[in-house]
Amino acid sequence: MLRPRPTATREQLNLDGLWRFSLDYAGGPLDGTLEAAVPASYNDLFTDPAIRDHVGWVWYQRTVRVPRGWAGERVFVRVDAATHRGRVYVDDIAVAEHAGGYTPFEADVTDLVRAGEEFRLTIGVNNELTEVTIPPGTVTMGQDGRPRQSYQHDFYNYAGLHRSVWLHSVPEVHITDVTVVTALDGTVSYEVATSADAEVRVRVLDDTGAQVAVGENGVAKIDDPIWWRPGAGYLYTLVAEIDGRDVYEQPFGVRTVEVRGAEFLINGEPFYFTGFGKHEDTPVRGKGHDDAYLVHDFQLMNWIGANSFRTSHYPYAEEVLDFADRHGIVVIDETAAVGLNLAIVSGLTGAPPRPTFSPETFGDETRAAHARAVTELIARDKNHPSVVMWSLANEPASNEDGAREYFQPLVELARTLDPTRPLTYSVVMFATFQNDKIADLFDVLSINRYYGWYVAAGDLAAAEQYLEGDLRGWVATFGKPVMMSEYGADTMPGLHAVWDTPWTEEYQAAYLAMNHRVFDRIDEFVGEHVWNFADFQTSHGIHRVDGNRKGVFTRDRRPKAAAQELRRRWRGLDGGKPSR
Ligand code: GCB
Repeated sequence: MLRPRPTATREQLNLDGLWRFSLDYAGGPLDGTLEAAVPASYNDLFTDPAIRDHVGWVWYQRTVRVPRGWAGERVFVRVDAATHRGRVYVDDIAVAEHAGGYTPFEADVTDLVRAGEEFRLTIGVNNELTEVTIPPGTVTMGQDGRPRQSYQHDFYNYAGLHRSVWLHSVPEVHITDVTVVTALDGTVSYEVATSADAEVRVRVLDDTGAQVAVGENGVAKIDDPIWWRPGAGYLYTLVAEIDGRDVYEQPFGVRTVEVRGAEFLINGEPFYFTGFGKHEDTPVRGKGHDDAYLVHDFQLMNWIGANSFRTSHYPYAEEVLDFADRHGIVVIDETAAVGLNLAIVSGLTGAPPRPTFSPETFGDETRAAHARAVTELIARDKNHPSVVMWSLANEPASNEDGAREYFQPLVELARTLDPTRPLTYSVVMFATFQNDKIADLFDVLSINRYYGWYVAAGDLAAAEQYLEGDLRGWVATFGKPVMMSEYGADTMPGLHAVWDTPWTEEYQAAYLAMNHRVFDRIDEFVGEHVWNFADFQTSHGIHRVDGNRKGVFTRDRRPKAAAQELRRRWRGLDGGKPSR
């Protein structure tokens, strides 16, 4: 889905700010005096627990005046993210409904609004996670008659309008989609879709705006192209034009991605990932996008020497990917399929886990939702040069029966939608190189392991042995590139010890150093993503103290001691830069 961009033929009105807010909507103006910020999660804005713990629909409303000059244009409302389900009303007419909390949707409202006049825009947002949503969860009715939400991931189920809302205009006949694929010699293959039969002209501009190529029959050729590289995000612009009627400008980079043997190649050169799994998570805003945190997080990643990150565990705001494109940061782009694993929840209850993949648990309907999530992710992010790999799921029960039947069609779908990017998934602890049923379907094996934390806590010598045996098993069994997509230890800033004591700053640093010793002994290793960039909020529970504390930075982005250690390694300050 095209990101709205202002061009000579397209305009947009940003609708962010304060909206009226209510738990109820019966048509017409919302009752009450509450106002909510957009973009933001609503959960932490208010003091009332009935709002924070609410399960179901909430409602946002504001009036919008359509710009005077838009007469004759088609007018769309675009919602960048309504987590997890959104419903849009113009006055009291329903115009769009969308499932999936981290991908955009829009409604053509041309026939319902008039240039220069106001209308009432109401957006319902539903936070329920069920067996057929991505991510999945369970809603049960409490004895007090209130619904309760549970789910298989630790991060808090923030909800609301997490990203911008727009009103935008396009001409009657317009460009509806652009796909760009590049080769290192400067060959740019493109496809442009239009709303009606129309001739499309294509030119390519460099970053000064000078024209460097003209398209013909789906191909444009840039002479001596400047490649998009990790650390140097050079961008060209593909300008697609319907003879004077519509213009769309699509940024892109000239770069290739390839898996060859046990190597991950960007522009034909081996690439070693350093960086983090992240979250969209900040105090008060929850999962609301924030440009200040965006800039600061990228500054910190640069400071520490991270060349990449994974959008764990859902697609991030498009602003984030645009920024990564411009600054040469490499991204592993993940769907919101986190928690397809019922073994994870049996925990303290003693109940034997139910099978994850079955008609009663995660079956055809879940997979259909997952397929939509894959489709929407690739449609949204296919033109970002920063995105080098799709991650189809985090920690699915890939060791259980039914996993292969569940994942094979999704892998085929992703390969059809995008034959150019490798595929991965993050492998849960219980899935071993001996019992995993899907690893051979994927290109890169991303391993999540917590030896020294959930296993062998406080015993880094044992942890080192377990880890090395485990990773070598994956390397030897599959002959594919292997990277560590999660390793980390919860750490309370300010807690210190001279021994290997979990939760101390010293322990986090020693834990990471232990992992790095192992990685450096394995030639086939292609990268390390620490869990997590920053501390983040989690759901209520006894396993977390005000959130997950595996951050190398605190939730307000102050470095823990391990940050300095990582910086020395990743910036090569000890001479030990992990690139091969
Ligand atoms: C994992 C999950 C991640 C959790 C992490 C943890 O394996 O993928 O979402 O936050 O472990 O800290 O337990």
